Amino acid sequence: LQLESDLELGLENQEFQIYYQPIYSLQNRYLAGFEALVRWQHPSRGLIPPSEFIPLTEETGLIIPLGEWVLRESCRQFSQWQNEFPDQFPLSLSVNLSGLQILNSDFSGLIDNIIQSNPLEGFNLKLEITESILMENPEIVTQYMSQFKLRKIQLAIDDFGTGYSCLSYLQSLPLDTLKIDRSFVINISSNPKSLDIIKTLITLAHSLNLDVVAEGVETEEQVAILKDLGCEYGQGYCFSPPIDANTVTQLFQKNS
Ligand code: G
Ligand code: G
Ligand code: NA
Repeated sequence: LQLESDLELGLENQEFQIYYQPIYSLQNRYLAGFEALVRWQHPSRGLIPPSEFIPLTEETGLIIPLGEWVLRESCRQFSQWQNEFPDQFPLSLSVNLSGLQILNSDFSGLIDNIIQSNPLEGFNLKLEITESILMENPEIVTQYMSQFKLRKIQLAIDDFGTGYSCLSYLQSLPLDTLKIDRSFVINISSNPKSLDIIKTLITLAHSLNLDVVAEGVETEEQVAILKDLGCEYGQGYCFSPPIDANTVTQLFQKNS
């Protein structure tokens, strides 16, 4: 397949770019952090979203070098912003991990190495792992996180509610944050059942001492409902789409 060989070349030619989507406090409207989201600037096809190439990188194993680059580059960028705009911090940096990254590589060595070159001062690194990967590998994730906690790295369970979660694992995993999938947010202002489900998810998270991030928040009405339900954070077009690094810099300049 053409796209497959293009991916390898793309990595060599530095065609990947990281976008950052702001995450806001719903209770007080302050900027709490960003989620790093990779994009591929393909030389002839234009900007390709991750849904179209992440699965391919997982099949080919390219997710390991690509994922390493995303972690390194986003941490480097955050260190730089922390130096240039210290008054905008503390902020959290959330990075998505694929299962292969934690299973088939020296992930703990990689994290150590990244932290050595970019001390995480003024920002929390938060690793986002999907519900299904967490539930399939609870021992491995727990082992890593017990090392990472000492370095103040946090763990979020991503796309919560879309897969199969074993609630007893949820209790024993070293989690900090639960991210509610946008499919649960989309209808909360029009459908009482959706509202009931999101209430239940937030209550569940809080009973486990987890912060909640609602994904795909698109309207002020949704913000008001989520705020009312005690949801801590929101991410979505209502606040901002994912933006490139230059646009984040401009945002910091404007707010300084
Ligand atoms: O930005 P977009 O909504 O198209 O992202 C779609 C999905 O791609 C996200 O939900 C996320 O799970 C995944 N994704 C984005 N960036 C990364 C990344 O750096 N690593 C991994 N493993 N997945 C990513
Ligand atoms: O799986 P993950 O939650 O990491 O995916 C984030 C993706 O969701 C981003 O690629 C982004 O493009 C998309 N996204 C972000 N905010 C919204 C939103 O408010 N509505 C919708 N439909 N998509 C969003
Ligand atoms: Na995510």
